[in-house]
Amino acid sequence: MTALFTQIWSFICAIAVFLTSLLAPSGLHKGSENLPLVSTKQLVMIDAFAGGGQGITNDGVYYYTSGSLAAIQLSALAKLDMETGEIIEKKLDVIPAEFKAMDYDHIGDISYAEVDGEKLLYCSLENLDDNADHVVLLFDTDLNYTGRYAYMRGYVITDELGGNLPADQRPDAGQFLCDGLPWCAADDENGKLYCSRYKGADRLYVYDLKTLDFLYELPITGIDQIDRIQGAEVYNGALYLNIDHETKEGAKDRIIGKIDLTTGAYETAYVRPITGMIDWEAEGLTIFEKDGKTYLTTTDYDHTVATYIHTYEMA
Ligand SMILES: [Ca+2]
Ligand SMILES: [Ca+2]
Repeated sequence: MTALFTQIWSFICAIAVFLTSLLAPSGLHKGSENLPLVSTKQLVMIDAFAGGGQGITNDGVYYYTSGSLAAIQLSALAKLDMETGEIIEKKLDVIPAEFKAMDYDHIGDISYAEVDGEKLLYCSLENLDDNADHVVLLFDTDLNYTGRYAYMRGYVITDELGGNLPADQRPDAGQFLCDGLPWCAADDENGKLYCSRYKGADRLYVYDLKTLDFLYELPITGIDQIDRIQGAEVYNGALYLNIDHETKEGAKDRIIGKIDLTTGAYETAYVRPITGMIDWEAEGLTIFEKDGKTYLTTTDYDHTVATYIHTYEMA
């Protein structure tokens, strides 16, 4: 970049920061009593696109984020220093051409796991067609595609189930994981990978983390169904969900749900009060421990040019 272009770009970004801060003044959003907010990192423009417009995970040292400009099928991954929030690496247009050709348009929430000494990012992939097979792609922690992927459909598609037909012509079209695969969450302690539908989720689909073979369904109890699950991560035998839903119509808050992975029992773990003039979209979620405390980080999109990485202490 030329010096002039860099200056112009810095000026444009500064204006974007100013305008978005009018809509969502920093310092207003404080979290809740049992989930106090401890830090906010705002990303704008290209950084917002790569840095958490969709998903987030961590390996204890780095955050890994996903973002998209779905309208032009452009999806990005980034690696951020967890201490400073600075983006240290980003890659644009990361969905392999073979999947883009099948209308896979963006990566949802992502999850880190170490499997047999290999450090991997499990990346959920969505499609423009809700009936398409939903896919998880494996990336390494340098943000390179490993060439490995799996179809996530809740069961093995045999020829009897139309395995030889295009996805939208099978007898089960639209019944499982329709509305895209919004997230997947790895648990490298018990060797499993979890995912669900985006809307109307009444069960989790459980896969083998190493082979990506389908294992079983875990029915969710304690709630009829969950809508708008955008992100998730496993912590201490439970799945924490970033649900892009308010507690009641018109309320300015968002729900963090929790599912016991032994029983499937659901409860509302936390409510995040949301402030500012913006209609936020809650997206990714990840959890980490530091100095004996546990923290929960969400990515939130402000529907303009900024995304926010909000970190809370799980009190
Ligand atoms: Ca995640
Ligand atoms: Ca999403």
